[in-house]
Amino acid sequence: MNAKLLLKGRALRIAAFATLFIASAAQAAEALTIDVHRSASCGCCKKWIEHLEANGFKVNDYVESNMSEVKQRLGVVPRLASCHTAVIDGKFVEGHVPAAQVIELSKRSDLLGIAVPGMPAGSPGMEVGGTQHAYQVIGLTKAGTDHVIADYPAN
Ligand SMILES: [Cu+2]
Repeated sequence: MNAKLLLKGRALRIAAFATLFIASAAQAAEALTIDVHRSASCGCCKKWIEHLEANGFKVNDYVESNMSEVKQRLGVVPRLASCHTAVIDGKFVEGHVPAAQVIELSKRSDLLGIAVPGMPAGSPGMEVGGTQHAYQVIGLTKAGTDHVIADYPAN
C-alpha cells in the first residue's frame, strides 16, 4: 500500500511538471504573435511572413486596400516607409526587418517601432539571387528621432 501511494505521488508530480512546461511554452508562443498588414498583390510581403513563421512567429495576415492609411494610423513616418506594416505589442515593424530584430523590439519600451525603409535586396523576403545590399534597421524613438538599431553589410 505504501508503494502504491508513493507511485501515485510521483505521477502527480510529473503531471504538475508537465502542466508547468505546457503553460510556459504557450506563453512563449503568445509573445511571438504579430499582425501583418499588406496589400493583396504584395509578393515580397508574403515572403517576409514566411520568414517570420520559419522563426517561430504566429502571423495574423491582414490584406488591406489602403496601406498609406494603415501606416499613418500606426505611426510609420514617410521617411521610414516600405511595403508591409506589422504590429507587435503595440509597436510597428515596417518593411523587411529580420526576425531577430523583431524579437529585440519586443523587449524595448523606448521605441514606437522599427523599420527597414525601402526594400533592400537581400533583406528577409527580398532575396535576389545571392545579392545583399547594405541596409540598416532604424528605430523610431518616442521623441520622434531615428536611431540605428542594427547594421547589415553588403556582400
Ligand atoms: Cu517588400
